[in-house]
Amino acid sequence: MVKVHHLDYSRSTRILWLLEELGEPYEMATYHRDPKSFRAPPELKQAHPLGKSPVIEHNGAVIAESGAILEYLAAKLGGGRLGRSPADADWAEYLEWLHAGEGTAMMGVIMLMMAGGGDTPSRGRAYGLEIVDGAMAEIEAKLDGRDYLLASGFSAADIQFGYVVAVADQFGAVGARPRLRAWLARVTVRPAYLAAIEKGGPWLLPIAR
Ligand SMILES: N[C@@H](CCC(=O)N[C@@H](CS)C(=O)NCC(=O)O)C(=O)O
Repeated sequence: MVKVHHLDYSRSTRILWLLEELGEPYEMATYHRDPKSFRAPPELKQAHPLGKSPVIEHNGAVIAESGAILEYLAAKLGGGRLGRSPADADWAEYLEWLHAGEGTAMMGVIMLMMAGGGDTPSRGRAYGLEIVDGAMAEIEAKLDGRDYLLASGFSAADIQFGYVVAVADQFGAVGARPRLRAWLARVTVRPAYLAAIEKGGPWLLPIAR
């Protein structure tokens, strides 16, 4: 059985969401953030030396990085559902979304987070906004005529970007973008998302921008 090292208010909800979509049983070890610093507790380093969440254990493998975990679980347990393979026409597009979520978009979101609240201009905030705005604009354009990031249907890429867009929205970086907002509403009413939130708690940190 898959064991998920889950940190509250975090990306590891992505993994719970995917497992709920797949109907796979899993066990959770839940870690709580420090109420002041919001950092993960040191015990998480016993699961993986980076001390970040998510981490999973499955068949003796210990895997960190949410994109890698989504890809692994979709391939290993999904039986073709939620992932894409080299035989699929949109495999390259799938991989791009999966990696862009953390590799580019989330980097910009973290810059906004680190720049802190208020409207004080800073190079970090400006660059973060540029990155996030570029990502949001790309999704808005892609969603023209399709309900999910891939034309072939809902996939782990939607799960990966669901978290990015939700956090970006917390920092006021989503904009009006009607297709993007409709997509976020569409994916976050899925029963599997709701079950993940029920079991793991809210995925957004209770912070004001
Ligand atoms: N790129 C990694 C990021 C992992 C990460 O930074 N996780 C956050 C939770 S959302 C964390 O563990 N933060 C706690 C800390 O840094 O103290 C992934 O996608 O899994």
